[in-house]
Amino acid sequence: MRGTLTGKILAAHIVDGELETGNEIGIRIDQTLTQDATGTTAFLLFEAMGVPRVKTELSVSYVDHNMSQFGPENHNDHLYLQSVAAKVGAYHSRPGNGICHQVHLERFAAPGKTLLGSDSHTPTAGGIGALAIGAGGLDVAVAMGGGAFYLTSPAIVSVELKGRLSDWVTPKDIILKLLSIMTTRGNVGAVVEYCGEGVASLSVPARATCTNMGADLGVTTSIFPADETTRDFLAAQGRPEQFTALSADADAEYDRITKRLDAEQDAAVIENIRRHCPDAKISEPDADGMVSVSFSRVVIDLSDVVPMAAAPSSPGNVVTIADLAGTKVDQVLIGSCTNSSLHDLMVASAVLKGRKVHPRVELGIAPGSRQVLKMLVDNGSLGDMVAAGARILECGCGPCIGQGFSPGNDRVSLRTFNRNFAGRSGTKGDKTYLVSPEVAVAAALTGEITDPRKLNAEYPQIQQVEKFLIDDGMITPPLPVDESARVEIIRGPTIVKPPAGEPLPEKIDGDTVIKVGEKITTDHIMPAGTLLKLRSNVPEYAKHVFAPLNEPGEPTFAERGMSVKQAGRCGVIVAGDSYGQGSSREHAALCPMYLGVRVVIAKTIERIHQANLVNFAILPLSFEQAGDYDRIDAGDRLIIEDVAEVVGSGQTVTVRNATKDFDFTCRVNLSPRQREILAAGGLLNYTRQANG
Ligand code: MIC
Ligand code: SF4
Repeated sequence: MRGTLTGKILAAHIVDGELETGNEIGIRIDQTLTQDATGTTAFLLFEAMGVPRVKTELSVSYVDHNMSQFGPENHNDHLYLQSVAAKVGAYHSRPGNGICHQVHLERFAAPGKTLLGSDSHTPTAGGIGALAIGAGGLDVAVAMGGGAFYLTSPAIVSVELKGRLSDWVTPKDIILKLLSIMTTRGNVGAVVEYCGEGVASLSVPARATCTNMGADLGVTTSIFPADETTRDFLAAQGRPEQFTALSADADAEYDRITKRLDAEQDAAVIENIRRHCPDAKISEPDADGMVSVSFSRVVIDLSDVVPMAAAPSSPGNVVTIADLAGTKVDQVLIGSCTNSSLHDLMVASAVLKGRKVHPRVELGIAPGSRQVLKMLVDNGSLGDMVAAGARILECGCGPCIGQGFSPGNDRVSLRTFNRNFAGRSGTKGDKTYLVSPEVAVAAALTGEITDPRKLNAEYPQIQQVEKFLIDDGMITPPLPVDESARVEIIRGPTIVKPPAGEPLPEKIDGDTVIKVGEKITTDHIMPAGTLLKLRSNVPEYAKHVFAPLNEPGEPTFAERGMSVKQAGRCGVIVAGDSYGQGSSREHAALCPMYLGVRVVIAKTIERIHQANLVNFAILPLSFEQAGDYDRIDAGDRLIIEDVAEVVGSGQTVTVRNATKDFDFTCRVNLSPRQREILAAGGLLNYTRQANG
């Protein structure tokens, strides 16, 4: 980590622990962001902590996810968030002002700052050189109260960019290329640091596309150096004084990450690693056909990158557009925090200008922010989109989080978003592909997946903006302290205080309420879409835990969980690899906790989700022998003795399967601080105790 950009920012912010890869460290957080879908809980927990006013340099509460306002819940949330921000000294970005990550990049993010956000795509701000990390709402609430954020000191991997992108090939294709090398698995605890001569050719929003979707690699964050391009962007946003030049030293030391891959199933990935990682070490396959792979550097020549897509149903399922050419397309959506910058939408509108959307295709375009929308209006680009037949959506997350635009059955949807997990669009069995705006717009015109280089069109040359339109009229700044004191917090009846955690019992007498497979995402555990409006009401939302996995006619997960809880036993979830991928939503821990879940046993658990489990006093365990996973079935009774000792210092624990009459061993991967949090009955209790 010596000499790395990340190491420098961490060193400037460390308040606890030793900066050495693998150690737990506490860092000071300069800025926080929350969005409405996680923000109501974050602010309710902040209130419960009893800290009267935020203590960061700035904390911004955005409303961008849940804006459909079917029923009173969304509006109640918005009013609560606006009033609580005024009460506690936070900025409030009103509905319609744009997606948190896009607006934060435009108006607040700065090089060298630490940013903690209750949204997994917070690393978007790494495009400007901020160290931006996604976390659960409770961690963000603690940071708002001036508490340190704790993380594992990361393994820093360099991604060197060489050359330049060709016309029609985009930053989205760079991150898809990186996903084809690093995949969505085995990167927990790593940070991706971009470097190399290719960086200079990428604008700040282009860099932000790469760091945004870096979240889907499962890394802690991704970051670019802050250079002349960054200076120009900040100046064009009217914030030149916030520029600081930042880069890694020429002799920076990067860290190896190690992962196990299946020699057969992952053959293409292994080949990509061989080709792009000059220091890769790849073992021979073991008896199970697994190889161990490690590397610290990835090199991508931008001039070799071609248009790509993530095919259904994972951002890591990367293929080239050439492989998909000719696939009929029914829906095209351009927007989301990955690809809704002014440049992205100007390219789309320039290609659409004077042409018509294919009769089979519905095209929806959601500008990322009000700044983008207003500039598209002023320069006439919006008119070109409308003339071509595009449906213009409001500035927000919209279809990306299943708020409308669910595709019809068996229909193909092309989206410039960052996630295509099964069912996330709101349609079971959906066929969603993730692509660049260039590929999206080409398909909107031809009605099929088309390599945009084969379109009979000139590549639009979009000039760098020298001055963005600056109008912060929809961002309410913090009130002075005396005015805050007079603010009444508005709490509609759908805003329900979240339950606090409680310490684990001395002996866990558990029932396996569910056994799930590999790569279970938080969209499986706690679906969003039309249920998003229940985020401020845990008892109601909890009825839908694991809803996509419920079997028709059978008791739901929630019903099974509740009956185990009422019988005085603990709920246990058994899972495969990468459990809890995706969103930072802490409801994926909070709602199971409400239903009596006290233990998760998985092959591996993703970073943010593991932290959320601990924050809500659920014990995360991992199988010592992955094969033991196969010996457990749903309904098995699992017993853990001496829980206090396990939580206090145990490195491993014996779990008894009383139904099948055998014992197995699990690892207890907890830092000393996480052990204290569990012993206190969750982070809220721990913070309250620490504050006396
Ligand atoms: C997502 O993209 O899944 C979300 C919705 O933005 C989530 C946050 C949430 O669930 O509210 C995320 O990425 O953290
Ligand atoms: Fe919103 Fe989608 Fe970005 Fe999540 S990934 S913040 S839902 S636009």
